[in-house]
Amino acid sequence: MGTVTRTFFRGVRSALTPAMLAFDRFGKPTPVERSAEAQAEVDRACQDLTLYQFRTCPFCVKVRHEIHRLALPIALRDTREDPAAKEALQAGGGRTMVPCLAIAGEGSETRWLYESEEIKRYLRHRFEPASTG
Ligand SMILES: N[C@@H](CCC(=O)N[C@@H](CS)C(=O)NCC(=O)O)C(=O)O
Repeated sequence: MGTVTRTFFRGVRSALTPAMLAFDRFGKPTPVERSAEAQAEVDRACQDLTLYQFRTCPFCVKVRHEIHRLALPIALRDTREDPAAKEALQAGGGRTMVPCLAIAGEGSETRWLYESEEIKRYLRHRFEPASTG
């Protein structure tokens, strides 16, 4: 990529950062509610999950909002702030693209799930409370 193109995209990214941070902060959906036992079970299951992400990535914001909505205590690792997290993602998943959900405890292998929509689908499928309506 040329210097002009790189500078252009860097400028676009800087301009969008405040909007992304505001969306991250104020666009959070209302969390679901569960019984104490059901939430404790979800909390236990989430110990096997880690989301590789960074703060201003729009795809990551989307996934973090879904995590918030589903009230999931999933550990976050920031690949921009923490070089070890980026290395772990590359070594385990084979790419540094975020978001990526690392799912341990499925057999002996960790599964590395990329693509924000896939991650949201996986979380909904596994943790969406059954409808009572
Ligand atoms: N289609 C992907 C796009 C993810 C994406 O483009 N992530 C960017 C950050 S916003 C990224 O990780 N780029 C660096 C890379 O691909 O290594 C998704 O929906 O998750």
